[in-house]
Amino acid sequence: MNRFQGCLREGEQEEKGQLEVIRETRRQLKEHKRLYLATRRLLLLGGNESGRSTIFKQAKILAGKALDGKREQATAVHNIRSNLKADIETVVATVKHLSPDAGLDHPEIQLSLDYIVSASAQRDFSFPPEFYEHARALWEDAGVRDCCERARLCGLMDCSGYFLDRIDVIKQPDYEPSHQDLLHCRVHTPGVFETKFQVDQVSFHLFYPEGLNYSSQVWAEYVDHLSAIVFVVDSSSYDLNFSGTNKLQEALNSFRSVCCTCPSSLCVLLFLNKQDLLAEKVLAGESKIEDHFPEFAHYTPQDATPEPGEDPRVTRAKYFIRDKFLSISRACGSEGCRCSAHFTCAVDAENLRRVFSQCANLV
Ligand SMILES: Nc1nc2c(ncn2[C@@H]2O[C@H](COP(=O)(O)OP(=O)(O)OP(=O)(O)O)[C@@H](O)[C@H]2O)c(=O)[nH]1
Ligand SMILES: [Mg+2]
Repeated sequence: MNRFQGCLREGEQEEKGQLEVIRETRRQLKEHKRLYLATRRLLLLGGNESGRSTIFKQAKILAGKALDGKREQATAVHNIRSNLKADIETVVATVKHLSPDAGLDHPEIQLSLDYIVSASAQRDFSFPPEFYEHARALWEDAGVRDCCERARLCGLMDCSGYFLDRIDVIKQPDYEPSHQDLLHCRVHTPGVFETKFQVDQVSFHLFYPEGLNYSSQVWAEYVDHLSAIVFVVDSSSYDLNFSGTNKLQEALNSFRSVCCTCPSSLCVLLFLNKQDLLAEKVLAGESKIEDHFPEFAHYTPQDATPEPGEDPRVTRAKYFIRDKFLSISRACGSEGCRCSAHFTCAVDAENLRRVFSQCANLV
């Protein structure tokens, strides 16, 4: 082979190599496109305290990324202890408000109340052992517990007591948060967060603009790339007020604006969240839905499918709330988007996995 032929052969091989690269790139692009089109892209919207962060954390757990590394773990431990401190401060404020004389007959309770009040004023609190002792003494006191329970059932105290029940675990120097601890931890870090996860071999990509609620400007930015909007509602908030407006009514108003302005190509997945708290409130009977939504007095569900063993009062309450939202989406007519409603409990991993599995076929 002469030099000229050698150069020709080299050129051919180079061309062949380039063709190979182009073929491989095409194959990869095709695969990316297939995965992109098969992925359900969801935007998480909802009102304050509706449960969006909890749903996002469940998605991270489903992705196998509950905590990414030691630094995230240390931050989570600090946040959980700060949540515990905020919770016991709420307890103290509630006791002082509802039973101002609570500690007078119990000097040791008074001591613990005073300790927590002084701790609440401290910045960069170091969580000394006595903090946990005082917090536990208060939380175990029957009078304090009774006062908190009354306040909670009347909607005056929004603190579940989850961390207070786990003081002895959380105080350990080598404490490692469980999935449930992470789910119950409340933190506010503004920004858009995203996570990818799979349920029943269907891929989801979830976006959560933390710190923003229903504002239409938010989702308008994403709309071309979305498969659905997940609209989260605190179903137990029928008796709560936020800035002078009933919280559930505010959610209904925002739902109307989302449903009537989002394109019909989009699906709205309505997550009627906090079903456990709704059931608890309805069964306690202290706070009645008809006192806030008078039409409830004449409501009978038409197509209810109760959960096994569910109390009929709970079925009626949850379907009443569902129907209020669905009548809004129907009123938007063909201009609006499709809507599908789901009863959720964001702190229950199995419930959410099941709901995402149902959603996979809808979007
Ligand atoms: N029992 C119960 N608690 C829930 C449920 N969903 C959320 N929570 C609790 O409700 C509180 C608020 O939940 P988040 O997930 O922080 O709500 P959010 O919508 O992100 O709220 P903000 O971002 O603070 O406006 C937390 O203490 C959660 O643990 C639920 O279904 N059941
Ligand atoms: Mg949040």
